[in-house]
Amino acid sequence: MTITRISFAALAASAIMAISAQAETLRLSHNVGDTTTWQQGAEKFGELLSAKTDGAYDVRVFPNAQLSGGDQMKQAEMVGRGALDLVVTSAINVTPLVPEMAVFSLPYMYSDYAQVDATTQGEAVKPLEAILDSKGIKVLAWGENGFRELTNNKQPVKSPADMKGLNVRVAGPMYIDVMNALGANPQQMQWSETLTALQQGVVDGQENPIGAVIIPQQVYEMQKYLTTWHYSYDPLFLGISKAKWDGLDADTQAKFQEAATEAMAFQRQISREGTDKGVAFLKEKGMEVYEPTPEELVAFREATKPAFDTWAAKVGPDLVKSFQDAVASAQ
Ligand code: X2X
Repeated sequence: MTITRISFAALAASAIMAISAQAETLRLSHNVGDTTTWQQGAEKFGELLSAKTDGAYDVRVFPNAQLSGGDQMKQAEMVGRGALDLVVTSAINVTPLVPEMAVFSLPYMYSDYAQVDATTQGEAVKPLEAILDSKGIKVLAWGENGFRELTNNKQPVKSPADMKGLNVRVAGPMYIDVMNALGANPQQMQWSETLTALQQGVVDGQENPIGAVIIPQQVYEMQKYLTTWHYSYDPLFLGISKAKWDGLDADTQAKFQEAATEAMAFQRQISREGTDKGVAFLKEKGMEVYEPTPEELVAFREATKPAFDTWAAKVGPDLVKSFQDAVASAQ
């Protein structure tokens, strides 16, 4: 009788342990390959969250927009309606849902990281976070895709004139207008289809950040020329569905928040490190790199001004002004 009672108690204890050891697995979607800093940032979030919650939560990372049928622009909307728990994506991918998100990547909004951080790590992003919240997405932290640089297979690009007739793959609607302003032929395409399109010569070029995407996705294997024109900056954010967030108690929310803040700080750091070392690496790999002079950058800035104006109107003058003020304060 005693023995039975003891073994029942042991059984009950182990059952309780089994229940508490069973983690809730959250699904995180992102839209680039699993060799990128996006993936590393997402994995870091999962590790930190699991550690901070004593294993109550873990994160399964799905790259290449697999969970949205390869559609990188659809992820935000899916998180918004609770079909995905978490997303790491860049601002430009959210512009179909929230046009105001184009403010970051307006051509030549920023010229350095201090200016970037003055917005993404400060108050300027709060109105955007409020809009995303109203669409069902709680932004936990901002990361970095980075300054988007041009690669192509036709010729060195040193001036707007060199862009004439170049077939360039772009990610989103604003970049169509920017490329048109430069006289190029833009083609909007999913990132998941772009590497094949470059390989097969369907397009001549593309533009993406060096540390976060160009190097880890080995774009240098299929592109000869790189121009570091820094024409547009693209941040990442780590977002959680509001439905999920609102179901967490305050203590757990704080743990999610800490894990996200730390993971995106790490992701920004490794993206910047990869970019700093990147030009030398790309030259070693055989790319011909052109680094425009300040005067040449002014020429690109002037040529892209019509697209800036069109998209500044879509974003709204108050938001653009608040970003410009934050940028000015960083100087
Ligand atoms: O598609 C792109 O170019 C990428 C990976 O940078 C974005 O998600 C915007």
